Order: sequence, then structure tokens, then C-alpha cells
Amino acid sequence: MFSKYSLLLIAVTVTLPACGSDGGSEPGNGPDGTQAPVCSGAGKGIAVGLSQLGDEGLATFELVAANPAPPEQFDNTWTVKVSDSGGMPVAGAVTFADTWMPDHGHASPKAITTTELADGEYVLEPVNLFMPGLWEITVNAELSDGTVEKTVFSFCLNGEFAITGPQ
Ligand SMILES: [Cu+2]
Repeated sequence: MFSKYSLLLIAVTVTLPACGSDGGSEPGNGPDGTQAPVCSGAGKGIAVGLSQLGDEGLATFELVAANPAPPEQFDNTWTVKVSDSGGMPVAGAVTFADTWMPDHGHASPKAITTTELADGEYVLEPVNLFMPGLWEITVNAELSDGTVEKTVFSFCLNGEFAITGPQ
């Protein structure tokens, strides 16, 4: 199973020209000038403090903590704060989150469990980023009136290189 993904990665690497030339000045590239991740520049980037408005415009999702930070390959623990349009924390929301790799067409084998803390904060674990590439982490929050808000955190993960943050 994993070998299939590895083959796919190799195929993508071979098919696409190295993008190091157009991103050579970006801090997310390899420290020794080696080839950038195949998904470099894709996604919105990820960093503690990143805040995104939900698709319905009714709630804001902020990544308030990440362990490790910045995210790394394999298991991560994230804390996401949900706020309403007035900036007040949304407590008691029913939250659920999932993983997806759009370039590969698969999710992580590990489901994310969400646990509510105080002040509208929810712990997500494990956020299992088991392989390098473009990841989409969708966070849903069902509000007290039944509305489901969601946002997608998308970023390029390469186990060896730093992750490009929001620009
Ligand atoms: Cu993958």
C-alpha cells in the first residue's frame, strides 16, 4: 500500500520539472539548495496563529497551538479555536475533522479525535501526516443552531524541509 504511494510520488517527481528555480528565494526550500518539495507553493500554508473564516462566514477557525510546531511528518496535535462572527468563543460545538491528500486521492489511515477545552478551543489528535505532500485538514463545527461551519487548512508537507507559511 505504502509502496504504491511511493511510486506515485516518484512518478510525480519525474513528470514535473524541478521547481527550485522559481522558488529559490523562498525560505521553505531545502537548506542546502536541494530540490523543493513537489507541492512547494501549493496550499495556503500552515502556522500557529493562522486564522481562517469558515465557508459560511459565520465562524472563524484559528490554529492556536500545534505540537510539533511547525507541523512535521507523522502524528501532530493541533488546538483550534472556534469563534463566532462577533469574536466570541464558540463552546459546545460538535467538531469533527478529517485528512485528505488531494494530489494522491487518499486520507490518513488514522482518524482525528476532537476534544473540547475551555474558551471555544478544541484539541485535534492525531493529525497524522504520514507522508510528504499536499495535505488538506478539514475542520467542521456544528454550531448551536445546527449550522455546520467548516474550513480547510491546506499546506505542503515535506518531512525534510520547513513548511512554507502563509504569505
Ligand atoms: Cu499521499
